[in-house]
Amino acid sequence: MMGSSPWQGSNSLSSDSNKLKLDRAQFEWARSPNRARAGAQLELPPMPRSSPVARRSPRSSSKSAVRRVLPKEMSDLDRQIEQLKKCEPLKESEVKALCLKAMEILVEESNVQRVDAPVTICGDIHGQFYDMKELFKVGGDCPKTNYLFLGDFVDRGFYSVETFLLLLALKVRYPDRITLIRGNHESRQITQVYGFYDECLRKYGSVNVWRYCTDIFDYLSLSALIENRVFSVHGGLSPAITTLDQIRTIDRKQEVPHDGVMCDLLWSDPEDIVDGWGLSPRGAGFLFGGNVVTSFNHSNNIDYICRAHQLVMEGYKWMFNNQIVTVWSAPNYCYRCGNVAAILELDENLNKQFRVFEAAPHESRGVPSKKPAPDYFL
Ligand SMILES: [Mn+2]
Repeated sequence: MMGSSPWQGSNSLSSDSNKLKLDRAQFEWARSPNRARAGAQLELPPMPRSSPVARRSPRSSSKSAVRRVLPKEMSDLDRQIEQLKKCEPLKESEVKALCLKAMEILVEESNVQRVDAPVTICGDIHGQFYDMKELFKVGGDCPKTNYLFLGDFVDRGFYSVETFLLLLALKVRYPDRITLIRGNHESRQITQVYGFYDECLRKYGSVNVWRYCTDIFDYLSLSALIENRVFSVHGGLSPAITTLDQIRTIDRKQEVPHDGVMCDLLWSDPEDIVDGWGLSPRGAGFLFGGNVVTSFNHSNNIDYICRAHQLVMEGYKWMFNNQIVTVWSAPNYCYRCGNVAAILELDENLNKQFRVFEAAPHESRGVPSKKPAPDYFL
């Protein structure tokens, strides 16, 4: 763990402090209550005025034809996506521009983001870039396939930077075709312990890219609701809520708190032996039993909950009489667990099809061979 908090204060970095102040200023605007006005000063496109809560997914609403990406930016983005698909990271200035663009899109999304079927749901990726390429081989490319990723894009694997930036670039390029929600690793504090911070520092020589990315993490939605029938979240439920409307009222634009509803959604786990609520061995979130899930699904008129967050050797696992399913999308997790991975395809009628896949062949997996594994692999 770092001795100090590198995200606090804008003066802890670097050779180029004036440039950095400008960078910080451009990011701070989106945090300010006057961000529409601040955005106008930066000559960003105007914010759509629809309420994030009430807003229907733009894919099904022609009214939402807010122009977000200019043709020139589109071709830049297409080039960046091709580059990222080769696992080549973007320049720092490109990351900054991409993050600013992503912020405009994500700030409009609800804490319970509406998603239309068909959609393919993916669990934890954890920086295993070459295995995510296997995922896209099995599931199809975005935007031909619509995707919902349940968070934990970063940490543990060797390519958190390229993994997250590729997903973010796809989000900016095809905002209605890919939904990214926040996992417990999309956090300043956690990424300093489990690899993403070190990776950014190693690949860019400064922590600017880590700052840009972790600022974007604060904007990621907390959950998704597919056709009003399938509730999707990274971790699970919270004893402090019974309805989806309670999730909609959270001000999510902050670091993941250590407790409370937002923390629980990202940290909790279903547990067979628990009836009701139990303490989580993770030290954050709760364990919740089958009766909790039954009650939540009934109250909110949903068919089942789809979540990630826990390694399952078979790639997916139903619990509590098919009321909740875990989807895990990092095969051979941490390059040593020997598990298979899965994604869940829902067709337009919400029929379910799990696709199970294995890790990329070792020779194409790009595991750096020279360096000893950092101790968070041990
Ligand atoms: Mn997790």
